[in-house]
Amino acid sequence: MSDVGALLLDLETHLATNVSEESIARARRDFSYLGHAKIPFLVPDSVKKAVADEVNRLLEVGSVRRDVSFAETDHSPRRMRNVRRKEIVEFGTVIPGVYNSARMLQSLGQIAGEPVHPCPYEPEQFVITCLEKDGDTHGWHWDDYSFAVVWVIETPPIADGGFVQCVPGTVWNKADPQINRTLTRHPIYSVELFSGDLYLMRTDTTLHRVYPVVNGTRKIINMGYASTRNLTMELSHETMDGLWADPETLEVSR
Ligand SMILES: O=C(O)CCC(=O)C(=O)O
Ligand SMILES: [Fe+2]
Repeated sequence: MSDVGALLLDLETHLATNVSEESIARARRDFSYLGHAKIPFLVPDSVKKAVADEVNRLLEVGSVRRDVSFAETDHSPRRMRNVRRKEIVEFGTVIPGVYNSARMLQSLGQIAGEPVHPCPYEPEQFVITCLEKDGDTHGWHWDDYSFAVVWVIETPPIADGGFVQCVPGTVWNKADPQINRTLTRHPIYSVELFSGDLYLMRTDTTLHRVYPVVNGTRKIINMGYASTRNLTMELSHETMDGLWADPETLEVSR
């Protein structure tokens, strides 16, 4: 069996035998009223390490620096370095395998309370993000698809930022996003994260951002997933297409 095959077997065995119904139920409860849930218990250390090694390697071979903002999210800042799906699939093996694991999708579906599907729009399936310069941030936004699983590879101590803030139960009007209005009308939850953490978020109805980092590096891989509703609806992809555009077509601050 290939190394990747052995790792995927580790993942499936772990999900089948080492994940208690109680931890799934707790995550499901959190997810339903907070719009997010920490789920580090879903993945064995062997797979976390392999994904982290692959993320670190891919950041060395094919990343693009961004400093952009979009009218669709009131020009919230996006300052970061990314490796896109295209390069991840070309040079990586573990991440695409984990993303498509049927057993993983099933567990995510139990926590979400509805089926979770691979994203039909390939560029939004997974992306690596590195925040490394002072002030780097993935500013306030919603995602196009319903779910995201974020794997935290490395993060600075909380005093140096890099934590996630989110506002569940909110909707994205791309023509008039009203981010400040949304922030003042709803409670904001702030989530401290550690290396090795994973969280699931309801990203189409949870406004979210990463607090700017200073003095440190924050590396994650975001895996985006679709709800059943997403599969039949018309979805546009302006902010994500802009974010992951080829550098020569990159528009800085529309
Ligand atoms: O880095 C994070 O924790 C969130 C990333 C995110 O929101 C995104 O990639 O759309
Ligand atoms: Fe997001």
